[in-house]
Amino acid sequence: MEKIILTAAITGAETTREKNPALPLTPAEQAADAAACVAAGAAIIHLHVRDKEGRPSQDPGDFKRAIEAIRAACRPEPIIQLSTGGAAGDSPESRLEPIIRLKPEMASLNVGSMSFGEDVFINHPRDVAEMARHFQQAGVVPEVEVYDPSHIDIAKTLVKKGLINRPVHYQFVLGVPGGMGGDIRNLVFMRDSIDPRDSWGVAGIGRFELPLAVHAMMMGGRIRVGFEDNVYFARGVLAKSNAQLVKRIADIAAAAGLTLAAPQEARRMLGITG
Ligand code: KMH
Ligand code: ZN
Repeated sequence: MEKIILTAAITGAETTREKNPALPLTPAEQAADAAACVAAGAAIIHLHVRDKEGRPSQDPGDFKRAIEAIRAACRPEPIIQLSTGGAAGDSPESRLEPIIRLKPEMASLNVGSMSFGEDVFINHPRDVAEMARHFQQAGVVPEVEVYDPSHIDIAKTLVKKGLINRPVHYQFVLGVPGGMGGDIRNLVFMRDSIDPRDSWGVAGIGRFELPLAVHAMMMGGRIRVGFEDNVYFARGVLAKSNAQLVKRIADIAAAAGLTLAAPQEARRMLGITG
């Protein structure tokens, strides 16, 4: 079995300090949090950033400050996967800007529109194609975020059009109100719906995070945990930190005799050539 790639989604756009006071917001806080997550076994940091007031931002300057702080704090250096999803309602141009300006190793690529909690997350086919083109031009490896089976079909069409390279690295984000639910059957269905040449991971939202992570581990997928998706450690008990959520997965993997991929191994597995 291949090693398991663990992602920490440390901040997100929708999570607030009201939901969990330990949410990292500033570059220094994100760097300390990322370092603890890497020490606990995370190979990828899925990164959203905030402006000086703590509001979600897609500003390349805000990203740059966070990236520099994280790179300085983490040994080994994790893959920093920038979000191009941003916050629901962000303009397509602002979401694309960090790709053009910063050319990260990896970034999320959202391909389908949907209700997203009380918001609407719009990914117009024209903007998705434009975004995918920029990923290719800049050599950025996309992680394709899919919240619904129809998004897999959209991604397959983008592959056929030559806008996404094989292997596709899917992220099944399950349990978003408005997307596919977090039932284990849905994970199996999503895994069975992709081309076997492609790879996949799962991010379970809220109470779905842990059961989906444990099942994905046994099924050979990547795993994502963190405050972007879930702020609880147990029912009614807030997680103390992102690293606490990462460590629990690392401990379960170790108990099951599975090995986590170090960042450099994850780069090789994902085709990140630098
Ligand atoms: N904040 C969500 C609307 C991503 O990072 O690419 C979108 C999101 C996905 O978080
Ligand atoms: Zn995200």
